[in-house]
Amino acid sequence: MSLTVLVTGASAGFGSAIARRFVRDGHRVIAAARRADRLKALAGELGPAVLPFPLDVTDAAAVAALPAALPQAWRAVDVLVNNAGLALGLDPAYRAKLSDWETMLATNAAGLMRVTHALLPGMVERNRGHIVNLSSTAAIYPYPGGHIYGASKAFVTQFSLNLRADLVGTNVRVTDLEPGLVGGSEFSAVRFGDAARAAAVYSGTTPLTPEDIAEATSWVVNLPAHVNINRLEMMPTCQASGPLVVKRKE
Ligand code: 8X3
Repeated sequence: MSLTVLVTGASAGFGSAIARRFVRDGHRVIAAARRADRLKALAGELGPAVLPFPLDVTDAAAVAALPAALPQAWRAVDVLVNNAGLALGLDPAYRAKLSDWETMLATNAAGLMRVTHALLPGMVERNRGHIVNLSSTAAIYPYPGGHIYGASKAFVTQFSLNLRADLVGTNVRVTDLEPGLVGGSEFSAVRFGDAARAAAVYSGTTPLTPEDIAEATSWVVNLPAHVNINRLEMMPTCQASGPLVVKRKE
């Protein structure tokens, strides 16, 4: 059955890989992001199965206007992939910029919250839907410099689990995807604003790819309707959690 899928942050990285994957699987994708030119290029590449939809998830009024702002034939969104998000900086909390913290919270937490608030009632009314939230291993495992990025992803994970509590017994599913090290996206370039520093993050590793994230998204969505994957933590084989740190005196 062909699904209508809305992907936020669809102009690059995980979002465009997820859009490509769903179109390849025979579904229709509302590709939402700020960069209209990139969405147009994606639609040019993938054809009429993609509806480019310029949207800034931090724009409360624009998000509240969803789904009425969508063309009638695209309004019954079956799958929402809350992918838009970013990390800014890796300095310790006591040197971080407050404006970076505010931007991360506005996008990763409040933006995701608003898009969910706009689309969830329709899913419940139709008794059909799936919300896939892009969280992170940073939601669970703290690391130096993670501060508000990790906290915003912890919000995503706990919000996802709490949504399940409200949706139990309905046919609306919620999945929290928690990837670790993923290359091939703008994530580190945005975090550091420095291409060389961004490249160094992946040096000597074989990280996950945006296509791996798209594969996991497609898998959770295409499972039988009675199966809900609550949380899915993913790391490349070159990454693991731990050990806990013990700081010893010199
Ligand atoms: C991205 C993974 O480890 O950079 O969410 O926080 S990490």
